[in-house]
Amino acid sequence: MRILVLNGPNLQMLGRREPDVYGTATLEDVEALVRRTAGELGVEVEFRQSNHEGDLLDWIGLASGTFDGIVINPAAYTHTSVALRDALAGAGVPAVEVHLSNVHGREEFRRRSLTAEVCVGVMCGFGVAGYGWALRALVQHLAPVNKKGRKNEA
Ligand code: CA2
Repeated sequence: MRILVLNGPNLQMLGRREPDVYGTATLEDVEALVRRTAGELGVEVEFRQSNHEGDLLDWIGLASGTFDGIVINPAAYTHTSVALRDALAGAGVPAVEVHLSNVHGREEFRRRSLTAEVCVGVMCGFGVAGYGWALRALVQHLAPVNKKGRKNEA
C-alpha cells in the first residue's frame, strides 16, 4: 500500500516560528514520525510540501494509480480553495485531512473547511501526533483486515 502525504503553504516554517500555536517540532520531525508509523503499518509513504496551490493540485490529480490514499494538511487552503476541494473530490482515492491545531478553537474563519467535506475524515488538535493517527485511520479505512486476516486497529 502506498500513501501520499501532502503539506500545504507555510508548513516548512513549522518549529521555526509561532511555537506557541504549532509547537516546536519541525516538518522534518513530522516526516520522521510519518515514516516511523508507516514502518509499523507496513505501508510506503511519499512526503511532500508546497507553498503553491498548483503543485498540490497536480500531485492530487496524479495520485490515482500510484497511491492508494492521501493524508493532507492543506494549511490555509483548507479554508479558501475550491480548486483543492475539487481535486480531492475527483482524486479517485480517499483522503484524510489533518491539522496540527484545533481549528475549531481558533478564529471563526478556520472553522470552515472546504476540503473536509470531500475527505473520509479529519484529525485535528493533536499536534504532530495527529499525522500518525491520520495515517493509521486511512490505512484502516483502506484495509480493515490485514494479510494475516486480523483486524487492522487504528
Ligand atoms: O493547524 C494546522 O495544521 C493548520 O492547517 C495550519 C495552517 C493554518 O492556516 C490552518 O488554519 C491550520 C498554517 C500553516 C502555517 O504553519 C506555520 C508554522 C509555523 C509558523 C508559521 C506558520
